[in-house]
Amino acid sequence: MVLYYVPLLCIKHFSHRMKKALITGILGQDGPYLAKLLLEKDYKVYGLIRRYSNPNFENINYLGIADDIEYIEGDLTDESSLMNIIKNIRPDEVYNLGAQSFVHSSFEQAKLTTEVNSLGVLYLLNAIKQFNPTARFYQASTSEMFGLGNDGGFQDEKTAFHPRSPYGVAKVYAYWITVNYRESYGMFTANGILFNHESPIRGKQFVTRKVTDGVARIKYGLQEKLHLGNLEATRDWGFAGDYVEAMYLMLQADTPDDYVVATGEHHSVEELVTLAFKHAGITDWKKYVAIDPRFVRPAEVPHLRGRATKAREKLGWRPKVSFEELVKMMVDADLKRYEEKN
Ligand code: NAP
Ligand code: G4F
Repeated sequence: MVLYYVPLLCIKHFSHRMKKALITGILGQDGPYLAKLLLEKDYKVYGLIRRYSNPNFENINYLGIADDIEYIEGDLTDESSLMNIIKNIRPDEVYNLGAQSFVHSSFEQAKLTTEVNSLGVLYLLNAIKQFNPTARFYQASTSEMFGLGNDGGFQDEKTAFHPRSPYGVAKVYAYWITVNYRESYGMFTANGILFNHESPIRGKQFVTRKVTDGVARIKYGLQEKLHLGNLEATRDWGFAGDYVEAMYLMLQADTPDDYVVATGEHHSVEELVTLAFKHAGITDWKKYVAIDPRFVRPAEVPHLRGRATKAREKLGWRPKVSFEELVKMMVDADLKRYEEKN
């Protein structure tokens, strides 16, 4: 019996080829969570990073995987760098998470946002088409594309796009060029239309982290007021760790497709603020919050709430972390950071 099984085990061992994944935006919020998931699944992970004078590995260090990734220099606005990277690595899967992702800045930096978020996707698709056309491609599309569009208060794959910012407009181009390369060249390309997702490593300019960081600073006497814009906007907020699983599942499907990824619940910025202060033991939050016109946008997306039925039925995906658990997780992480500094 033993002699019979040993050769079989050897064949299994040697026939296993590690899958290769390339992630752009590896140092942002989603990049580290996705890299961690893929490493756990035994992928070799390559991360595209821009040239820096001072690289910031804080997020990837936070998840404890900084040394497990192979970093390659390149830029989404530099087509030749992408061509070389795809030619040299020949990844099985490419996750395009890199973007100028802050909506507010896109009004001031519309050209840069368009170059990175629209043309960058075209360049990457061209590189794959030319050097590795069988690679599976994930595009980080967004609920910002819906903007004013909704169907009875919800958005799903059939809802018409009506973007409200240069960011949203650029992402609509990226969405359609991703669909177009699938339809024109038979490439395996998928759009994940992800609603807002957050975590303890969310950038501090986004409202969730701005609030949880502000609450922690106020709690420790390091800040007096939290300056915010529109408290009435509602968002469908989920946990980034859950959402990267949907990205992975999209590229494992039998056929490429586009999916909304959301919790189906929405909450206002005011609810977020109330809950975050409350969790830190501060009930009179109004004393600490000031409305500041600098944080109001020229055009707002008032309400986002996704219907992720297709992702649930076809991919078996569903979110695990609730809004309340998410806010608590982020407040606790920020309190801990300042506690350690004190
Ligand atoms: P993020 O934290 O802002 O990370 C974006 C990453 O893109 C950063 O690491 C950034 O690099 C990189 N990047 C920017 N310009 C680049 C360029 N020219 N070349 C190469 N890389 C570049 O964003 P995220 O929250 O992780 O989101 C990931 C993706 O999902 C983005 O495309 C975003 O638009 C999209 N999305 C996000 C959400 C959400 O709620 N988080 C929802 C829907 C869609 P540096 O580290 O050098 O700045
Ligand atoms: O946290 P936010 O900046 O996220 P926003 O604009 O919804 O965009 C995020 O989610 C998109 C998915 O829908 C992604 F595609 C995009 O890359 C990004 O990750 O703002 C959320 C809401 C907005 O309505 C904003 O007007 O919060 C409101 N808000 C109120 N006061 C504020 C503030 N937003 C920010 N960032 N800062 C404030 O002081």
